[in-house]
Amino acid sequence: MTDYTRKIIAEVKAKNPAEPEFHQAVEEVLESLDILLEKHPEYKAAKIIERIVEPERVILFRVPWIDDQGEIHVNRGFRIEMNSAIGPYKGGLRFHPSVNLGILKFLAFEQVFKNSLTTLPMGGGKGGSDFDPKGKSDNEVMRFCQSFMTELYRHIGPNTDVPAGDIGVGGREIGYLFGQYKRLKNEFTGVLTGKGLNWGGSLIRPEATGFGATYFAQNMLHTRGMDVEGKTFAVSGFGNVAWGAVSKINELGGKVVTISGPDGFVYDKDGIKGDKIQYMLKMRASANDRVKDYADEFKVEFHAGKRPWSIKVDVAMPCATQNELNEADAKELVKNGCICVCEGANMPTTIEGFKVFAANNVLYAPGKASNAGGVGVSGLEMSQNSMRLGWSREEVDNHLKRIMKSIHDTCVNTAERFGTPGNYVNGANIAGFLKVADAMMDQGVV
Ligand code: NDP
Ligand code: 2IT
Repeated sequence: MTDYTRKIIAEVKAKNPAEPEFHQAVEEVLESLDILLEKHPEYKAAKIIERIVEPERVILFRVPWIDDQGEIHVNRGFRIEMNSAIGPYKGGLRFHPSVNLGILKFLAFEQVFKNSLTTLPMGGGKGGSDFDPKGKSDNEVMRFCQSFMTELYRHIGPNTDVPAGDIGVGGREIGYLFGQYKRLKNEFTGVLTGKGLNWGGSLIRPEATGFGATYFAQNMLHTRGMDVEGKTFAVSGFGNVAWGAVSKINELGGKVVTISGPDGFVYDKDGIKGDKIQYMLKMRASANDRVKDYADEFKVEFHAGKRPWSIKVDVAMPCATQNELNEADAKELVKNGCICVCEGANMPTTIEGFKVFAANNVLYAPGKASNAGGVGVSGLEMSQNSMRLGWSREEVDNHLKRIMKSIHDTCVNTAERFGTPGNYVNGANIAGFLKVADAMMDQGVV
């Protein structure tokens, strides 16, 4: 790392204490940018890095709501409007008790580069709440969403900021949020993505992140003359992204042997396939936060309190949450012959974990490249809303495949151009940065 980037990281840490995930995300990106900044001092002169690490706007608000017993609760709501150089702020909402400012800032920061890579005109944002959906009734979730939107609505809009789902926010929550927005604004617009199919949603949006990540893994395997067919996969998580990945891996002839939850992981030697994939949806919808139910239902191994990275597989796809794959996990995967790690979640691998993969020539794709299919199809949903049209499943899927191939090739070509062939991290960070940085240069000091 150069003195210049080291100094910026020190400043980011000093200015934003208690935001370790944000520091980590910034550090990872800046480490890649050194080789670019050396060749292009104009970005330094324009203070692009100093500007890009500072959100354009942070909104923090109170979300009061009443539970089914009549008791009042108060949660915190956030929206981080990180960067709008190439389009309206775009990014998901996360409802999880672990949510705080630092986590959402890391996610918003990642989103800026990810959205830039999609080829679509979207800026970066992220939001959410420390609300815990676990064990809440539909009515409680609805009242919470209505209260959340009662503040958020004044800050967003189809040309300003377009939220979507993330952990704990799926079709049901997007429905309640949209209903309240429409009521407050008296306007039917594409202000959220991930909507229901009958009211402006896009086909394939629920599947898009997992499908896209699997297409990305397929493209990575192709660079070494291999394919998904016949390969064994470890997937973590059991939510929206994990479900999409498991479905697509099966469709392409691969075998998935693990899924995981906060309680541990399931090892299904015969493969998670057929009806078992639909069971994942049931488990998630139950809001029990338990993956052991799968092991009980299908009589397979359950490893309490463990992550799935000790299982011998060809490909690992972390699809649960940040920092769920550390240095020791990475060493274990390498020892067992893993050839490819493709992230469905955002920043699931620690920086030390990534270094293990790099040192062992393991194909490794950072989430901001490989999980961009979700926001990519969100962008397509925005296009369809603007045109007041709906595309067929096949049309959206073809766009998704094209977007993932384009991101993949951009990563490979950019890494090569900057002298680090095969380094998808450098490729994603540099290519994602360049488009945003050039737009910022064009638009002056704003
Ligand atoms: P879901 O809410 O559908 O599922 C999240 C999964 O991760 C659940 O299995 C959840 O279990 C688990 N999880 C969440 N937090 C933790 C934790 N602290 N420890 C262990 N497990 C945890 O979310 P998604 O599938 O949508 O999101 C999964 C990942 O993919 C996230 O990193 C998200 O940012 C990323 N992503 C999502 C996109 C989307 O379009 N939905 C797009 C791109 C990336 P539990 O909730 O029970 O703790
Ligand atoms: O992390 C992500 O890219 C998402 N949660 C999806 C964001 C979106 O706007 O569809």
